Amino acid sequence: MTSSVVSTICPFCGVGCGLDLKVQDNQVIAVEPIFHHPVSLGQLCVKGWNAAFGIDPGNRITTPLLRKIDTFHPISWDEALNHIANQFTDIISNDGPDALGVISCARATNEDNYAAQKFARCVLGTNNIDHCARICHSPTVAGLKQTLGSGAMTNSISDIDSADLLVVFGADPTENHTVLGGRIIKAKTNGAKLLVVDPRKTRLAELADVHLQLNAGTNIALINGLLNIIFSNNWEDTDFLASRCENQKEFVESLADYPATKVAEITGVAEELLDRAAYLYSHAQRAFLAYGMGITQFVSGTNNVIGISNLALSCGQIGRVGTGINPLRGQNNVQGACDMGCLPNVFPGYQPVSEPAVQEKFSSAWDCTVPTQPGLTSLGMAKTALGGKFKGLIVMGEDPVVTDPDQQLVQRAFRSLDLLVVCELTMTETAKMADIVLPVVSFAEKTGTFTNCERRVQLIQKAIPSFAESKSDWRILSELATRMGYKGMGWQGEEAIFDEMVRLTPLFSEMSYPKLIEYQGLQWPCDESHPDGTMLLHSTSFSTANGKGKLIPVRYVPPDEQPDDEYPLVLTTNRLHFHYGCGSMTRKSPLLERETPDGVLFINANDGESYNINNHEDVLVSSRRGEVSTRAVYSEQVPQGLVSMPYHFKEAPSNRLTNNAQDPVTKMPELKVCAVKIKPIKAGALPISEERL
Ligand SMILES: Nc1nc2c(c(=O)[nH]1)N[C@H]1C(S)=C(S)[C@@H](COP(=O)(O)OP(=O)(O)OC[C@H]3O[C@@H](n4cnc5c(=O)[nH]c(N)nc54)[C@H](O)[C@@H]3O)O[C@H]1N2
Ligand SMILES: Nc1nc2c(c(=O)[nH]1)N[C@H]1C(S)=C(S)[C@@H](COP(=O)(O)OP(=O)(O)OC[C@H]3O[C@@H](n4cnc5c(=O)[nH]c(N)nc54)[C@H](O)[C@@H]3O)O[C@H]1N2
Ligand code: SF4
Ligand SMILES: [Mo]
Repeated sequence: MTSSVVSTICPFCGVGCGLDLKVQDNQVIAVEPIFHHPVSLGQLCVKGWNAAFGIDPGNRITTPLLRKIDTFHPISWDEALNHIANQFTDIISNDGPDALGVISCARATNEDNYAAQKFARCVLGTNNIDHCARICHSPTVAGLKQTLGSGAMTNSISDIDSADLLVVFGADPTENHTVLGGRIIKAKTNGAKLLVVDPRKTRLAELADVHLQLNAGTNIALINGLLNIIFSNNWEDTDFLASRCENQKEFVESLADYPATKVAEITGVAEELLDRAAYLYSHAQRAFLAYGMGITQFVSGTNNVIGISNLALSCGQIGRVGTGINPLRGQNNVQGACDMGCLPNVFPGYQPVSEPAVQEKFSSAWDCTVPTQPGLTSLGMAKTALGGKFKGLIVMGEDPVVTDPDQQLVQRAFRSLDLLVVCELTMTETAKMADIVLPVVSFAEKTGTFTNCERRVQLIQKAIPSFAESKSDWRILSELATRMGYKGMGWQGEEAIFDEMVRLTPLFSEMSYPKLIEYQGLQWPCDESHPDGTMLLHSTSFSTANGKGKLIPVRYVPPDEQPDDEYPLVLTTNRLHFHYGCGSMTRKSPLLERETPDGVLFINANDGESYNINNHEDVLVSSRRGEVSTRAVYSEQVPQGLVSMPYHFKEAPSNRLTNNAQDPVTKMPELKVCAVKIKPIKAGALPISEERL
């Protein structure tokens, strides 16, 4: 028997906790926290503790698979890669490079993601590269870029300890960023105040000094209302505004449309509570503001983010330890996938694809002619496929059939493709639709880097050999590139990829693997002026062109779909502590699976009674796009008129119901609000929705 312990990083959320994998006979048999880890300080949440189940050999894809009609047949790597290379080459010559695209994976490493965007740009010749940040924090990237010049957490997680006010705005960190959420509870216990803004009474809302339980989708009205109170009382930070911001006059004028009475009516929040919240935020010494999907997943997502920025700039709550704007990036490496340029408009390090000097730099470094037009977003690719102009797609570890809005549209789009390739650990609903499925190695079987939500690039280490015939995502892309005649992706290993990325990305210019080990991770920017990385952004000036923080007026726009006589309830979607994303990993753990039924609709008991639906009874939920049968659970977390469903369950996919109306700037769909109706499925009655037939 051989055994070892290998230190690495949790493969689930953006907190980036350190974990030790205990290995025996080439299998991970246990997971333990790392006491001296700079982020997690010896803690893990239940998903981290259960990480080994998600990569268990029993559930993995072992060989490349080719679909013939409805069954999958094992094929060799040579057959699979030749098939893909030939078909992609045909599509490029018949329909042009923009008929192809890549969806990369925010769960995979920076090295895998760097390879994905280089493959799209150099080998396919298109900027059609995107990933789940589109439906997660793309409004953060776009919004904070405009106001601060950089779309990432301005502080470090450890800053929570030095704040005297914690603001949790549209996020549920005890469930979703659990180790960080625990730190918020600890800070509260040590005397900090807590302000929560959420239509649901989350666990943190129950502990909060003030809970603004706004109507879903009314963030901008609320934020502008708070700002109106702040400026009317002269509670703003005049020195900070004068020295570090611009556009104050126009901005303050725009707030006149948001008097407290009107704001209370739109948001459903009492005027006294608005006053208290405005006072608390403007008078705090250091206010650590964290926000999440309750800000971004709206047609007004980008403007919501700008609103958050307006609030922080007006009160001078940014640029110091303990105070700032902190988007809680979701996936273990979604910060990294964005940083690596897996977005249709930017190269690594947010260098714009439309700038001639940048194009020249990458064309010459990569020895190819890079495409110059921004590419399609993930939903853009789906919609173009439906229009017949998009033909082939590689999905590297995402499960859009379960996780993208409007499931039926996604399925129709995938069915219309000539070639769908899915690189996965396990047979997800999306993999089941693929023409070719390629087995990939898991986090425990590879080396590379993940970047957590506080911009910390951390090394992950290979603990066990590759499972069966699986390969790293980057290696698959590299082998495909060679077959398609491009020689610039023949790296020897992960470190060579990282070093190439560093050479081309000013934000990372002083990073290297040995340095990441020495420092236990480094936070970007890590360049000549910040060789030890950067814990705090914007301490003396912003990253905008002139160094000023920009105040931008934003107007409240109601959600795209309002409840009406036919669809009288508002549906929002949330996450459960015990499950992650499409559930393809967490649902393999019997302990996690025990915690929840396979799908659930949270409903206020009063609504349950009005609609004749008992607690734990089966219920049919319908929207204008589809219907789902699931189980109703009475919950005091949701007020009357609002129901909530998690999106982890393929048996009860809330994304069959959600609306794909999009934010005009980022194409973020409105995952947090749509209108639904519900009715009980009484025992003996015919079940209706398709998965029960
Ligand atoms: N257990 C678990 N953890 C996860 C994940 C997971 O799937 N499971 N996923 C990871 C990922 S990818 C991400 S992006 C993060 C997401 O983490 P969070 O951002 O915390 O995500 P959600 O729970 O979807 O939404 C946050 C909150 O927004 C609230 N909300 C809804 N509408 C509004 C509104 O109009 N205004 C305001 N202010 N709030 C509103 C909801 O009630 C909810 O409490 O979690 C990560 N961590
Ligand atoms: N209704 C509703 N829908 C939502 C949301 C919501 O709040 N409400 N949230 C949205 C958000 S914020 C996000 S981020 C998305 C997430 O949506 P997805 O990205 O589709 O969700 P995950 O479950 O993280 O899927 C990742 C897949 O990657 C695979 N994987 C893990 N590691 C690797 C690897 O190294 N390589 C490869 N190739 N594959 C790997 C896993 O097996 C898993 O199947 O969901 C979105 N969908
Ligand atoms: S908080 Fe996030 S990173 Fe930490 S153990 Fe839990 S899932 Fe993993
Ligand atoms: Mo996310």
